[in-house]
Amino acid sequence: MATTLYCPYCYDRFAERKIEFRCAGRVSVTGKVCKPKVDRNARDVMGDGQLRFPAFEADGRKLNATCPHCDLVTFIRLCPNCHSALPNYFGKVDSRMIALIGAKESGKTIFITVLLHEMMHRISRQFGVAVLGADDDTRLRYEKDYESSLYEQGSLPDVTRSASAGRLRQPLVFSFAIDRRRLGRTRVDRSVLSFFDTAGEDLTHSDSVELNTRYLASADGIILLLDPLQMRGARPLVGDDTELPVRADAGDRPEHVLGRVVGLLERMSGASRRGKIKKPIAVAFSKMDTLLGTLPEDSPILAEPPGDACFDEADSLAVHRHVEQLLHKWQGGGLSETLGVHFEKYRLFGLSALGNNPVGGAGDDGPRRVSHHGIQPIRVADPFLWLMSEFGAIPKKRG
Ligand SMILES: Nc1nc2c(ncn2[C@@H]2O[C@H](COP(=O)(O)OP(=O)(O)OP(=O)(O)O)[C@@H](O)[C@H]2O)c(=O)[nH]1
Ligand SMILES: [Mg+2]
Ligand SMILES: [Zn+2]
Ligand SMILES: [Zn+2]
Repeated sequence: MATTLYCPYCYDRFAERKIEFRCAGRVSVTGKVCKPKVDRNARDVMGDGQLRFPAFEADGRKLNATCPHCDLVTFIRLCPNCHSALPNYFGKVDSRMIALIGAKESGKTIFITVLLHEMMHRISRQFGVAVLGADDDTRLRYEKDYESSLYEQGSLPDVTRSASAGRLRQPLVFSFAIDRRRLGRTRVDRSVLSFFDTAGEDLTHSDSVELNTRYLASADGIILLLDPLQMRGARPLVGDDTELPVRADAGDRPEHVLGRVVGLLERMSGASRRGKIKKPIAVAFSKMDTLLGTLPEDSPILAEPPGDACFDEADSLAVHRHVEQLLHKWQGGGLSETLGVHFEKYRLFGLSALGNNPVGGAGDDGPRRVSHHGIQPIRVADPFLWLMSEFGAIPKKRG
């Protein structure tokens, strides 16, 4: 059976046998040696002009191939479109793409930074999984551009630049390995996870729609981040210490953002129009720390999430129903109906990546920063864990 794969770097679709190889560039016994040069695919698709050893075609179903120029065996496998080196065992292991989307300033960059930090530390201990950047570039970029600026310098990210404004931004690609014995199976199960930090404006600008469509088409699951502070009924509820974001243009308000995502997904799946959308969607309300004071004492959002090595369905459903009620209060009742009509599987979440309001800004010196209480996330991993449990990648405890 021919397997169709999606590149975790450029989201292009290809058959496994089309995977290409890159010469490892050593000197062979025959004395032949390949020279590095600019790789046209890497340059044109990813804007990567570095010198690389030559790429060549061979049977992509194999894990290695012999370079036709220097006769040396190489294990470096490439996406046929962008020529990014594919993670180990790509095509042989499950690869799960999770698309993260949301309007401008809904908190996507902070969410992804804190989620990955939690995954590499707390979640990996809780679930007995190993989470690692799949390539050097991801590891360096995550540490430098995301983790250390938020966690060490306490600075909030700048607006994420639109993908159409320059070269295609590289997604963050991670490998997630779980000891399958925990799932009653015998081997280690690896997944490749690809997160793409979209710019909010990519959802509204038509230039970026093509990229977004490819991104959504390749996704096995979607996390849609919505900002409760853009909901009419929620804005008057926040305390004085919260600097309300400017009310978004109509097109960037949660109900419209969901509508646009539904539109993209329906157009993509063209043929199966009459059915509901099959991709699971986690709809998460960010910045919940700003609304904690308005929640009842027994709110499941405030409860410590269970610490077992499995996804707790009862706990998650309690949060889901609670958010559904909150939506009525926030005057966003229609959201949950829209989800029910269009999606086979959806779940609501309430979370906070920072856990505390940022401080400073307006009047104070310098830009707004992470609060001196530090980063204390609330249920930030729930949507990701739900999707992973839906994929069968982590065990689920039924309620
Ligand atoms: N109180 C609170 N504010 C948050 C939280 N997460 C994000 N914010 C606020 O929202 C702003 C935007 O967050 P980003 O993560 O940059 O949002 P984004 O969705 O990546 O924005 P674009 O890149 O412009 O699309 C931050 O500067 C914070 O002021 C949170 O967990 N709690
Ligand atoms: Mg951003
Ligand atoms: Zn690619
Ligand atoms: Zn060679």
